[in-house]
Amino acid sequence: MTTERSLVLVKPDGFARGLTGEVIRRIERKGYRLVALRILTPTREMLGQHYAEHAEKPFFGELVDFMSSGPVTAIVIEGNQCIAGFRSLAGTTDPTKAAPGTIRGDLGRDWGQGSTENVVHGSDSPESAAREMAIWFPDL
Ligand code: D4T
Repeated sequence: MTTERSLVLVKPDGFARGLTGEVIRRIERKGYRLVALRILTPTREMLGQHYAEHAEKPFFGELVDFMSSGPVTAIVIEGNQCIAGFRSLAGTTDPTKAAPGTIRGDLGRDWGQGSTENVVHGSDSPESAAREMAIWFPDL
């Protein structure tokens, strides 16, 4: 048994398009439990921490501009192997290539910035999940 928690974000594109409910529906239908949820517009400082591993990447500035452009829904989910399970629900990073049936494949597309607007984020490891939950839910 590997009960885990993962940090999920419905990014500003998903939030603005009213897709939070659809993302939550898929998470719950899969069988994961919601532990915490908040709506906020992240600061550039929070995003610098969240995306620290990408700080040197050419897309970093565009990514922080986009992620700080409006509200996001931050969610902590729980369930056995939910980290890998949510990434499977989300689909691959590039929404153009993400498989139909996945969140990014069904709900995402290239809106002019490639992979930047890809609807959701999900933690990629237990270490990332712990680090990210401390950023988005410091009181949890
Ligand atoms: P997240 O972390 O948001 O779940 O996305 P992934 O795990 O699927 O993808 P990632 O870490 O490689 O990228 C993080 C974040 O950067 C955006 N991005 C990515 C971008 O704006 N341009 C790019 O070329 C790439 C590769 C999208 C997700």
